[in-house]
Order: sequence, then structure tokens, then C-alpha cells
Amino acid sequence: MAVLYTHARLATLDPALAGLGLVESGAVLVEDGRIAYAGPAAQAPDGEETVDLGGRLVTPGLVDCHTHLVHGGHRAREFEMRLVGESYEAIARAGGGIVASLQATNALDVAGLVAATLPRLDALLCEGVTTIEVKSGYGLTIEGEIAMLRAARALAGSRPVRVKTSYLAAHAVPPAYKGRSTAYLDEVVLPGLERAAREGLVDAVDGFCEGIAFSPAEIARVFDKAVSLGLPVKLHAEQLSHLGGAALVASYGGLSADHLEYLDEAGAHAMADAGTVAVLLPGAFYAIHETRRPPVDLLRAAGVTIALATDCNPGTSPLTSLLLTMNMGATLFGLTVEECLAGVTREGARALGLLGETGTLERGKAADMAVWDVETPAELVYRMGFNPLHARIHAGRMERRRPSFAAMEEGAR
Ligand code: DI6
Ligand code: FE
Repeated sequence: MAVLYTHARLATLDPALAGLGLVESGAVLVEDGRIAYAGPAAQAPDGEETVDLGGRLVTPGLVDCHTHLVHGGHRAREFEMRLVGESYEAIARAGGGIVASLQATNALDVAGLVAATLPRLDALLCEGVTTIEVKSGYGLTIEGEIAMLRAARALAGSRPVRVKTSYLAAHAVPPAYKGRSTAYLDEVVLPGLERAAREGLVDAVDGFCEGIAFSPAEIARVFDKAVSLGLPVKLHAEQLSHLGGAALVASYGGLSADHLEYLDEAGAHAMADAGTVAVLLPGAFYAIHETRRPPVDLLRAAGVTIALATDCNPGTSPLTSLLLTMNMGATLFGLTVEECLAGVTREGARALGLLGETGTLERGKAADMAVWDVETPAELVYRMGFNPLHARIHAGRMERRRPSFAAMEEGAR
């Protein structure tokens, strides 16, 4: 059935239009879950049904292109340690950090991981997210990584959301392989990738290239395996130090290099040449009290496109709000409103290799949209801790957000 959404102000993010691609008196025709028309209402074809959006703002459904949403437990204790001055690196070297989440994650089976993850997923969906990326990386055994990826895949069966998975066994060297990272790569990371790929669980391959994790040479071995399996790559790069990870992932034509606080000029140019997206993660910057900002001016000057994501993880970014992420991107990193909104829609989709499918309001794409009770797009970026979502549309299916307190009151009666 063809549904015409009328009386809408569109921020299409269509790259053919200037800025946010605003259409003041707009309409969107949705047919079979896809956008059949998005543009001025005056030229819109008729639908079999019409939904009046009351002049609200419509954006593409939001894309969270970097998350570790599937995990067990929490690391609130490390948060308290950072409050009294311990650094993330020092905590990690003392046995905290990523390996601290191993036990809590591996204690859960796939159903348990899904159950632990759904409240975090729901928080994202309530803010208009229609696509997420989810990484493994807290199993660090073949079975553990596979269970995380199965849980990530299962999320799409539990909620109306598109899920892309990334294999991140090269996240940390687990205690069982302490001081033996080569053996960990040979016995777990590489054979685990082969198996996960064979089982259809992997959409991309990620790594953590850092002094406390893996060297560029080690990451290159993982990427070579990814290439041999026909999988795209991406990388946590230059977050705590400059190791050249951004140039490395660009040399593989990678989808994205993520974090980038310590990115240099050569890395930025390599990314621009390869079309590798810069995924900035202000939640992690904020939570670990980082003071060095990613070089946004350098990215702009080099012509690197910028995406923004939550990096939702139990250690360095316990953040489940893309709205707050945008606010942090603007306030902490100096991004414009336009860069923030593009970063959680069009550029997030680009960072996942999904630009043909979602991320803008353009004919032929999936009908993924967010409908907002705001007057201007800037309101989505400027508020902190307020959610103006009116409705979310995923693949043409619309769900209205319930005003939460009213719903609670009703439930109490
Ligand atoms: N993303 C990551 O994967 C690492 N840092 C980051 O921002 C570590 C996450 C963790 O400490 O669990
Ligand atoms: Fe991360």
C-alpha cells in the first residue's frame, strides 16, 4: 500500500541539495517499505492513504555506526577510579578495561546477551535510530565472539531495526594469552573470523590499534584475512596515541577509521584519498577525560567525511543517546549542526557501506525516517537530555512514541 506522509518539513540530507536538503512544505510517499517520492508536497503523487504529520520535521532514521551494544555487566567501578584520577590506560594495564568485561559477557548465552542488550537498543530506537552497527570483542574466544555476533543478528528479529555486525576479536589480548598476542591471533582471531564469516555472521572486520591492544602489523594480518574473505574493514585508530592506524585502514580501502584524536595530516589525506569515513566518538572522549580533540579542521580541509556515533560500550562510553552524541559533537568537537545531523544519518550510513539503502530521504531507499516535534533542525543538537521524537518509521512501518510519563500513569491505574 502507498502511504503519503504530508504536511512535513523535510531534512532530506540529499547530497544533491545544499546543506541539510531542507524542503519546507514536503511530502514523502512510501510504497512497500521504500521511499517512492520525497520532495515538495505540491509535486507529490497521490497515496492510497494519507498521514498528516502536522508540520513536523522529518529526518532520515538515525544511524549509530559504531557500538559495542552487546555485552554483559557494567564497569561503574572504573568510572569511580577515573573520578579520582586514574587513567583509562592505567586501569586497562592493571587488568581492568576490555578484559574486565570478558567474564560478564561470556557468562551469558545468546539469549542472555540479547536480553541484556535490548534495554540499550530500546533507548536508541526511542530517539529515532533505525540502523545500528554492533561489534563483537568481549568474548575473545572463538565461541564467545560467535555468541556475541549471533546475539547481534538476533536483535533484528526482536526489534524493527537494521543491524550490521563487525568482528572485533582483535580488541584486546585476553588473560589466557597474556604476552602472546601472535598466538592469540593465530589460534583465535584468524580462525574465529573464518568460522564467523562462514556462518554468515560478519558484515565487516574491526580492530583496536593501540599500545594497549594491537600493533599496525598485527592488525594488517587481520585485515589480510578479511580481504581474503571478501569482507570490508574498519579500525579503532589514533584514540590514545598515534600509531598510523588511520593510514593503515585507508590503505585497505576501509569503510571508516574511528576515534582519531591523535590523527596526523598524512593519515587524514590517506583517508580522504580512500574515501574512508572519520567516525568521531565524543562519548568516549568525554568519559575518559580526554583533552586532545580530534583534528576537525584537518578533516574538513582534507575532505574527509565525518560521522558521529555513540561507541556505546561498558568501559569508555556508556552512552545510549545519539541526540546527546550530537550535542557533544558540537560542543566538545566544534562540529556544526549540519555536520552533526549528517554525521548520524548520511555519513553514518556511508561508514557502514549502506548509503545506497538508508541515511537520506531519497527515492528508492528504505523508508527509514524520524519525525520530530521541533521547529528547527538545530533543536535536535542543542538540547541535552530531552527527546522530541514524535514517531519512528522503519522500512515503512510507523510507530508513535508514547509520552513516557503519561504512559507510566496509565500503567499505574
Ligand atoms: N572503543 C573501544 O572499543 C575501546 N575504546 C573505545 O572507545 C575500549 C572499550 C572498553 O574499554 O571496553
Ligand atoms: Fe569502540
